[in-house]
Amino acid sequence: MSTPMELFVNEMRELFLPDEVYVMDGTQEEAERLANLAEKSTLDGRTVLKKLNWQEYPNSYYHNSNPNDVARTEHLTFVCTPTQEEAGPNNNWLNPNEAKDKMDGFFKGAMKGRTMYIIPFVMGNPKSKYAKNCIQVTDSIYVALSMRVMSRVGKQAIEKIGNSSDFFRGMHSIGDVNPDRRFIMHFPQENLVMSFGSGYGGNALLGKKCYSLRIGSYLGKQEGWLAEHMIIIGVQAPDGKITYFLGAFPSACGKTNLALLEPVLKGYKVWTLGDDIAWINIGDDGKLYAINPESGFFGVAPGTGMKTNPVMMKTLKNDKFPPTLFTNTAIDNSNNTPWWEGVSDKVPSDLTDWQGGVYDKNLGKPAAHPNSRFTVSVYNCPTLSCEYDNPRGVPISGIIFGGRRKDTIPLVYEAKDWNSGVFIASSIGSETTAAATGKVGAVRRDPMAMLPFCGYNMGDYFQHWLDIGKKVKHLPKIFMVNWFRKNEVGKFMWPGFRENSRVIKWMIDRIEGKVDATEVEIGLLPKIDSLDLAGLDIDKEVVEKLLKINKDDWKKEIEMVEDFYTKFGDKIPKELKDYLLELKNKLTL
Ligand code: SAT
Ligand code: MN
Repeated sequence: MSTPMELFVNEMRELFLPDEVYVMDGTQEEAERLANLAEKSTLDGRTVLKKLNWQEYPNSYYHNSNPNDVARTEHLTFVCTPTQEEAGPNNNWLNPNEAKDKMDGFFKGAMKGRTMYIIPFVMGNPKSKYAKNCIQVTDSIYVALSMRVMSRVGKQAIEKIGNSSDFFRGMHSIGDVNPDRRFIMHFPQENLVMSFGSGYGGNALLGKKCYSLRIGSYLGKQEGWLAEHMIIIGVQAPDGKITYFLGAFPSACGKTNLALLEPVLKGYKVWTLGDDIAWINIGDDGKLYAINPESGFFGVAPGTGMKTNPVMMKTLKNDKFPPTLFTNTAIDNSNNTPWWEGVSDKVPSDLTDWQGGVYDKNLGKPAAHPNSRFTVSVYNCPTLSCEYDNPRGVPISGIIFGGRRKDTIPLVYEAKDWNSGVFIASSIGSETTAAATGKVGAVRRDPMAMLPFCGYNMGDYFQHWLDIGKKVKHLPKIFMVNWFRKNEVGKFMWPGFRENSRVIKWMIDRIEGKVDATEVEIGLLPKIDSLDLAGLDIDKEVVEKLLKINKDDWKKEIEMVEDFYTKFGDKIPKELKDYLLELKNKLTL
């Protein structure tokens, strides 16, 4: 009798009709072998991997993609549930049968002349009861190698699955990289994702956003946990005590920099556990515990440099766990290193741009694609927490939400309780930057920074957050931050980056009950004297402004949130509607 796993692999073989089938074992020897093979392979007329300078960046390779395949494609991403209501207005929806028919058409025989890589992997430490077992098939070596960095690939996944049918199934073929034949379809009820036509991270590394967030959030709702788009950090105080935080931010808010922060405050240290995804469970002791299901960083290269994120630069130069991949950056031909805007002040004179052309800086275009990426193992990170592999996860004392706002939102405030924290998170707004398409500076709502990643109706998701709050005995405190407030002449008022550790210190003091706060309509604000501003060149009036609530701004804010809520109709939980009304009344008094 075949096991469900064997049946799945056979089904895949019959559907995709590959010339060869290869089962990955996750060893380093295998990674080297596949990288060598990728150096000799072409896709789309491009060599899949090129070796970079290993003196500068050990074990690193370069990959560039079709210019039409450089980012997630939300308009081609679907949640396929029996009813549209289950997927909610936050997702594109297709009937599961219709979606499967469509994908079958693309998948049939798509791997003829290619090798099918079977990737058995575990999201989370295989020893953790919170870990999940998965199998992805793909015909892209780049995807296979990336998966080795981003997840725990190897035999342990096969052993853990054994005879069980309880594992995630990921079906991926890069096809002919044609945007007209590109879809990412999620089937939460079947623990299944089908993806065709893209090799890009979030579209193709199915353990990442597809499984760990979209399918994960659905599983979390069923099983009583949370799959969140959050960093995990441990902040060590001078007395040695470590306080664990989660943090969720829409894109372009400095999330990765916070995950690898070097605090400016003496005696403080940030230990990194995750830069993108957290799975949060209720522990036996009634606390929330978080694990990072991933084992790598898939980070944006532009803007990463020794000034903005020295820890990441060091991570990229470590070689404990190979390989490190650079995708769609430029190449400095003088020494065969990857180059991107922000890695050095000076633009090298002999650059190949991300599409393989000679770079001419006079054309005013960037040499690296704005969404060019590095893929690197967490084990290369010098600030990796020693608790990273703890199967139990780390106990969470604080959850930080944030957004990029030139006005309205103060530098930091604390939610009065869990439910008001859920309200704050459900109404996060952030201004769009040049990194996203559309109007620059428009405020977009992105609840919990999960809008593109929640695999079911977001109204039900808010309810799930409220329900979790009822079950947890020791609830973490919830904070909202805004590092981006501007003054009358459009200048940032807060220095940001390493100075943000001052705000985190205040949070720790609040968690430990060491400082009082001022209660205002929206929550609890720091008393100016309880912020540690020693050594920072900032006027007291500026700090006062940073912590000011302008009622007129807030009335407008509430209207915008009300408007956003109407999208979800009856699905918005009563607690949140009541809270919104209460806040509105307080602000109009
Ligand atoms: O590949 S990811 O989806 O994680 C990165 C992105 O947001 O595009
Ligand atoms: Mn992300």
